[in-house]
Amino acid sequence: LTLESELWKALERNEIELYYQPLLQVAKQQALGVEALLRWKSPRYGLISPDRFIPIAEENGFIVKLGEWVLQEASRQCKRWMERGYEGSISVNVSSKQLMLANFAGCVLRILEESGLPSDRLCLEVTESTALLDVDHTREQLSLLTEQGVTIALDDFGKGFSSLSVLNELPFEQIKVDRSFIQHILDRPKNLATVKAIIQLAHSFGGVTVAEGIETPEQLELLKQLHCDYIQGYYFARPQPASEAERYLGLER
Ligand code: G
Ligand code: G
Ligand code: MN
Ligand code: NA
Repeated sequence: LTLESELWKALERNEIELYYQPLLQVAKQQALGVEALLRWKSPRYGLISPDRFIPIAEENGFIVKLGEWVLQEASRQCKRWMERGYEGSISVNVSSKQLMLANFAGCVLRILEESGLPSDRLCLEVTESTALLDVDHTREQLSLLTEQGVTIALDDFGKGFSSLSVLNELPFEQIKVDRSFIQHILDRPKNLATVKAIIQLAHSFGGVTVAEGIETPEQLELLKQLHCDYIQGYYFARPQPASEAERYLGLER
């Protein structure tokens, strides 16, 4: 038995679930949104990180089915929260095989319609390397989605080549500054300068920034001074099951 063969069966065996981590406004520490993150609890292998199984799923094509399931599950969850008064959005990570599908946008819009979640409650997180695989296709598909009100975030920004053309040519409204810059923002002046520049750039494009991986109050204070819009990290909340993530969403119990 291999991890790969187990993965195919994991969905129907209900071994896969979504955890949720809030994105908070820097100023009010109110939830703007919540990111859905895959977790696989295999009876055979234990808890397996998406860092391990997503590359396998990308390789064998299972990611298409898995990605659809994530979108469905996350949309339904956000719709239920919305009915209880949640005013924020849900962020979902998109892998390259998914985005490269000829009818990616149609698939997302169909799932939104089925779940009853308004399009402006969904944010799709795309990394730069994924976005650049086929810029024309990416622009076409993402534009179809933004026209309907879906928000697009550029995930892990700064980690790859960080070309400025990706920001110029694609409809990103949100830039998520990679955790590696935040980690050393206090002790590496170049990291500080880079984050500062990314925030200014995003604002001059009319976008917003999210700092990922905030773990200390000192990092938070610095990001506040830099006018970063939103923060996400263990300092506030780890990714956790829906029932536990709820308390960050301002929902009555
Ligand atoms: O949650 P964690 O930090 O363990 O996630 C590890 C990696 O897996 C991150 O790069 C994250 O973006 C990715 N990931 C988590 N959930 C999903 C998902 O639903 N779809 C895709 N494509 N990637 C995900
Ligand atoms: O690539 P992406 O940004 O989607 O991945 C999100 C990953 O970051 C998830 O695996 C999540 O568990 C992880 N994460 C979220 N907050 C923190 C944090 O404060 N510190 C660290 N080390 N990881 C974090
Ligand atoms: Mn992400
Ligand atoms: Na990220």
